[in-house]
Amino acid sequence: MDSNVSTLLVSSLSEAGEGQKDHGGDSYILPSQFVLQKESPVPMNFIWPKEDLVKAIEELREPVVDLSGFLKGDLVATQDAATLIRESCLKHGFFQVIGHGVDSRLIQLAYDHLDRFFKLPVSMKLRAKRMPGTNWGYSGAHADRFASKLPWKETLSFRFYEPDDSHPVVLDFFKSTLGMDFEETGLVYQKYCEAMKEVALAIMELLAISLGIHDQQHYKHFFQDGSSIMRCNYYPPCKEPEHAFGTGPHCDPTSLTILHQDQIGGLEVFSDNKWRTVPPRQGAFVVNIGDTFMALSNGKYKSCLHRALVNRDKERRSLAFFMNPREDKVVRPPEDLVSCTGDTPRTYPDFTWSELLQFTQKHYRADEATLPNFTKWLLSSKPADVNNN
Ligand SMILES: O=C(O)CCC(=O)C(=O)O
Repeated sequence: MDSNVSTLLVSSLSEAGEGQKDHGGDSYILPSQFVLQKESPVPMNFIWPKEDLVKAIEELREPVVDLSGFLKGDLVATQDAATLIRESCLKHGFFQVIGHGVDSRLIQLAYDHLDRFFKLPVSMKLRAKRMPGTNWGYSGAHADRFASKLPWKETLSFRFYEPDDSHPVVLDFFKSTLGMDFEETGLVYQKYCEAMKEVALAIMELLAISLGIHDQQHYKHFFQDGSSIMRCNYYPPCKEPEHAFGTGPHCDPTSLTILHQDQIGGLEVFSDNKWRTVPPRQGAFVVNIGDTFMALSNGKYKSCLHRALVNRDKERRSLAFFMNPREDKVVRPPEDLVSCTGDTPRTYPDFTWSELLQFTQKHYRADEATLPNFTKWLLSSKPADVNNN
């Protein structure tokens, strides 16, 4: 084994350690932000192949959709918003929204609490450590799953859903993993997720309108009892940003992502065969279509290929809310999008979000080809169950 291609041993991180290298062998213990940003040269595990590192030269000219007219029930504004969304989703699956009604103080609080968490000693952060096979908890560079092409970041992810008894699951996550000192953090993210769900459901209605679906509430109803994921991304400065990625090129396996990026910049989208930058826009959320929605639109709307760069001197942060259906719900496009005459047949077989989630947790690292590879895997693993009409 190449001595640089080292195994990440998150679980063995000692209480005192802020990320340590085992110089005697080939183990590399999770680098925390404090260690990661001092690493030079960048460890091999974080170096990406040249062909992935092609630079973006131009800005993405994505539409900025003002949701305020739609939220007030203005029919003309609704149609205008739906038209913009349709154009961008047919092309690259990415747009920005303003006029969304989310209080800017709540967004600021979400960043304040993100800072508070990531500045903790690693031993504290590991109280919320992500367990193998789950997609929530604290993780450095997805350390427990992969040994190469690692992202230069730390993440904190947690689930958000609204159980019948209205139990605040996000608040519970923070209290149970980090203790009562993190009650306020839990309350802030509970509120933030509730606000994100509202925005996401509004966008779901616009997506249905934009696709010409007879029942405009179709997707909204489908996702109402969904099980979403919130992820706080923290990207430490990197001494050789030209060799690494904060987040490598991928499409989100989820349905719809609503992301807020801070003012540093680094998000890029692949459109018209080129990588393009997405400069931060104060007060806007960036929205992208994920694989599950691509399947729900019968392949009409593109799952957005994107990546995030790191910065030589500055840390970068982003808040990503991934909307998903309830885990056992069958993902199938509405009949309006499938013709019985056979000119628009089904593009993807039926699946559940839990199957796609399992695929990306246990078998496959999400990239630009997750959905076609998942489809192959699904068809080969349970051909008899597939309803592909
Ligand atoms: O931080 C960003 O701008 C992108 C994050 C992202 O793509 C992800 O968390 O999946």
